[in-house]
Amino acid sequence: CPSSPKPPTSPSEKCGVLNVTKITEHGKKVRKNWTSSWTVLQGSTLLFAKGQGGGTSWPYYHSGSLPEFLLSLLSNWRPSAKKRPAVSYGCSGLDRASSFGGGQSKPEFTVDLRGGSVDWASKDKSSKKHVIEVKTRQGTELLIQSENDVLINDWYRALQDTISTHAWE
Ligand code: I3S
Repeated sequence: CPSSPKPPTSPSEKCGVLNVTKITEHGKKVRKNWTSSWTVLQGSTLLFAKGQGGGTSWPYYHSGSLPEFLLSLLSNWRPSAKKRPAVSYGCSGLDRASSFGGGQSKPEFTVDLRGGSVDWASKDKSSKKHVIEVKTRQGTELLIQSENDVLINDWYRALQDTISTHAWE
């Protein structure tokens, strides 16, 4: 019987809101500073944009008023974005346009996952639940967390897939 198409072994793109803090930078311990960040996984790069005015109930990554935000969504809308099917991990063109592509948020920082590692953080790293620890070859250690266990498990798998796919680059 004909073989059905296989899902990609690694996500090409994934995005969403996660809580993040660095704990080490260039191999040196830094003070924790948990922030809610718009997070994008693109290829082997993980990008974070800090939410402006953090903790607001509507999309935090836009700095203007709600009507301005709605207008910006409309102006970012492209027919091609509508036609493009969502990629397997659910980061649509519209999501991207209203985050980095729309010019409203610049990535606060990015990490290169090639040669890095990902694991569930031990209790001594954080008192929070559902915490992922990411270590990069450049000596950055990050904690990534969400209260949503389905969402965080999804990220864990995506990060693991990405790291194993790019392990030898
Ligand atoms: O590992 P730590 O230092 O106990 O982490 C906590 C502190 O960073 C704390 O900030 P202050 O030291 O400025 O009070 C944060 O508010 C906590 O969230 C940190 O712990 P968790 O366990 O939430 O990662």
